[in-house]
Amino acid sequence: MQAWTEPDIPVVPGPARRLRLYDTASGGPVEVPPASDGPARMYVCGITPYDATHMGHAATYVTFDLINRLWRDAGHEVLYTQNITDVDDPLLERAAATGVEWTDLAAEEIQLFREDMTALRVIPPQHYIGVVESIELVAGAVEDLQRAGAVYSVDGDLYFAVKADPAFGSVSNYDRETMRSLFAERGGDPDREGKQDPLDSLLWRHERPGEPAWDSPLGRGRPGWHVECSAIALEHLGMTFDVQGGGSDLIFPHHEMSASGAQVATGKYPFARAYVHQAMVGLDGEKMSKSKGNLVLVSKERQAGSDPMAIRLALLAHHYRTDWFWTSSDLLDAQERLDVWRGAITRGSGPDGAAAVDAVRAALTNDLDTVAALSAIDTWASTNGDDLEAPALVAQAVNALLGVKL
Ligand code: 5CA
Ligand code: ZN
Repeated sequence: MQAWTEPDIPVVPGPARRLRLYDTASGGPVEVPPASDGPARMYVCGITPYDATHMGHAATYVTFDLINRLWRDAGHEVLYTQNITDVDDPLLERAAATGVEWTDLAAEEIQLFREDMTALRVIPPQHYIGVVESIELVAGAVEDLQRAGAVYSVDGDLYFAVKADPAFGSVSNYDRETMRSLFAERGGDPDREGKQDPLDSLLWRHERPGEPAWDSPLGRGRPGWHVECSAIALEHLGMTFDVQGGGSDLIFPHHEMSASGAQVATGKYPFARAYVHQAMVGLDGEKMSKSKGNLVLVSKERQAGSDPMAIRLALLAHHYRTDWFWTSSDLLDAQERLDVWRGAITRGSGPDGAAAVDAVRAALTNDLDTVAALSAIDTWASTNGDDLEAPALVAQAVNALLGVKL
């Protein structure tokens, strides 16, 4: 699948810093990639394209874009893969409810997502991979799991036996009770009869009337959700890549199951070095979600004339690990900040530019502390100084590291 247009990313002078991120699995900071490793490798779970990009999605992709930018700043080659869940129950249900072809709905929403990401200056992944174009790959991953003895059938649907992975549970560290209730809430079927363990997850759904299906050695059907991400990540990044990312709503079951599936299929551990999760963005007291319909859409805000750089700054004003609720003042405050910064870089001089850039690098490499990074630029912008190079340097760093073009 074609991704989107790459923004220009200036090279910023001055010493870069190594990135530390909070890892959900170990519950503490990890340095990724570890020193002396090759390319930095990241997989971020992509959209299910049945509705437009909302501020929660945008927050997620902007957060992982910072990681991409910090790695590049540190001189790493970055291998970045993102999927598109372009066949799944919610997409098929929305298409049926609105009387459009599911493939048309997906194509339309993917195109809108590309435009939103371009406007927000998010660096595209090298590999932007739809599930529909990966059916053979996913079926192959299910066959690997069969060879590992981790698959059984319930009335023709194939299930992954979580007991096959001794490390199952080590991404979320949730107790079974929590796992069971989240599994039911997030697309799982703990109560289906015939399953060996309520937490076993669907790998391959045999063809149902009126649903899309593909021929495969597993029979006609379509893939289950979690194994898609295992298969796509393994194909394009390989095992033990640096960052597995997404929103915190994916910690369980999605990232737990994707990791287990890949670990059992390959016999190697772990799937990723760090599991990094963007906290939930909400609206009016609830998580923003396509299924609930409480959405602030990036495309609508853009159409209404909002500057995409103000939208990006509004997202960056919240630390990625804290849940927050979108309000209209987020955008107003961000626009005001953007105006101040734009004014400040047109000055003939400013306070020490290298020091401001280093403060931004220090903040961002410390688990993406965007709040501190923005505050460092606020301070620089509101102070006078005689560094003639500073305005251009700060503008360059704000563009390269924060992704905000002034
Ligand atoms: N296709 C799957 C992942 S394989 C999926 O979760 N799609 S999605 O369209 O529902 O979400 C896309 C990305 O945005 C995911 O990483 C998800 O965790 C994240 N996300 C969804 N809602 C929010 C929200 N309210 N706040 C922050 N991130 C969110
Ligand atoms: Zn995923």
